[in-house]
Amino acid sequence: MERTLVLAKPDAVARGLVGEIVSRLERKGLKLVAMKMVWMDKEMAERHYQVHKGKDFFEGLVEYITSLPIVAMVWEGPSAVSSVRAVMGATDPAKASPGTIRGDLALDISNNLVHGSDSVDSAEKEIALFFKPFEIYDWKRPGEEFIRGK
Ligand code: IDP
Ligand code: MG
Repeated sequence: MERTLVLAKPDAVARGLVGEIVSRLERKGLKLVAMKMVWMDKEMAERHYQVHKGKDFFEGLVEYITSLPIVAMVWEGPSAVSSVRAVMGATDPAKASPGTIRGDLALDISNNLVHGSDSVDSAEKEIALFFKPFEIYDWKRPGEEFIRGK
């Protein structure tokens, strides 16, 4: 079953929207298999966002993501990567559809509340940056066959 990394970013923590983000992903039917609060340092932030190194927003992005603790999570489900991206909405909240986290709850691209891996390959790498294998739980959600099929 596919897994993806989700971060409730500093603005989500500061605004008290962690529960809202978790709730939307739970209601979608995804299963939470790991979660912890992490205060990322510069080195970890640069690793997590290495694909953006050299872009004009990179420094600001590293400053933002290290400004407060974040909540890191691993969510599991069929097509977890694309399902989470759909619930998150477009990167720029001004363009994100209503009904998505960013579309409903944010205005600014530099404060867009949430991170979700963009592919299965990057999910694997990103999960490994935040979690040791024993911190990720295999568990059966009662009734999950009604959510994800047999
Ligand atoms: P994503 O978070 O939707 O995957 P990415 O393109 O991977 O979007 O960018 C990573 C993060 O960098 C965004 O979530 C946002 O916080 C920040 N970011 C992306 N583009 C811009 C920009 O043009 N200005 C400022 N920040 C940006
Ligand atoms: Mg991205």
